[in-house]
Amino acid sequence: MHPLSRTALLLAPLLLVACGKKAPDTTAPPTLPTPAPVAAPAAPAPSAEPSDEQRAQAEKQKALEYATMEDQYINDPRAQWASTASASSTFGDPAPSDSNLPKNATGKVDGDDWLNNNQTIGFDTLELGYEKPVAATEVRVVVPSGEGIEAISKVELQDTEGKWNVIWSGVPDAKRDDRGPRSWYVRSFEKTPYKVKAVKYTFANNLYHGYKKVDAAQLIGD
Ligand SMILES: [Ca+2]
Repeated sequence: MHPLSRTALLLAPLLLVACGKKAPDTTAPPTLPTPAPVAAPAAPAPSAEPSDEQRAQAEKQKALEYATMEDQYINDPRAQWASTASASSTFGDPAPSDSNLPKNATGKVDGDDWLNNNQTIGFDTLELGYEKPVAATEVRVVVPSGEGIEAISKVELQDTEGKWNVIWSGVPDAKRDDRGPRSWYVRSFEKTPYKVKAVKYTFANNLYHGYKKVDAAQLIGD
């Protein structure tokens, strides 16, 4: 007999015994991996649900879009910043500190704000004057953290004769912009047949329970 055949014969019973003994143990695990393909359909999930890295990239994309939008507003050649400001209330009335006065809403966006004095009661107005009266097409207000942007319920334009015209009023539709530290309230309309020298915003205080802030305001026109 060939030596290998003899070895095989000698080993055969051992293998049989081994298999016989281990069969219950070894056959069980091999059946378990079969669910692995079942887990495979879960693979498409990562593509549907973004990874942390993809999420971070998407956040950066939104922040970049905000920066681009804000840069266009700030450097808009048709826009001018308010030169005068007055308000129906100021935080700390009747002796408000400089850091909350309406004048903080004049000039370029700079981080200094006007703050109103009512969180929920009644209405407050902020009136902004502009050096050069223009036939207007849009107005913009910079609201720090978007606090109170959803409370702006009326926008009025004053012509050079002193007459006020309501350009918009109603249930506020503006929303806080979570892409950046400020929210830009933007209201566009057909070019006014008259020249605008001032803009008045009304805040319905009950629509945002907290103080309302404005950093700066633009009048856009020709
Ligand atoms: Ca300011």
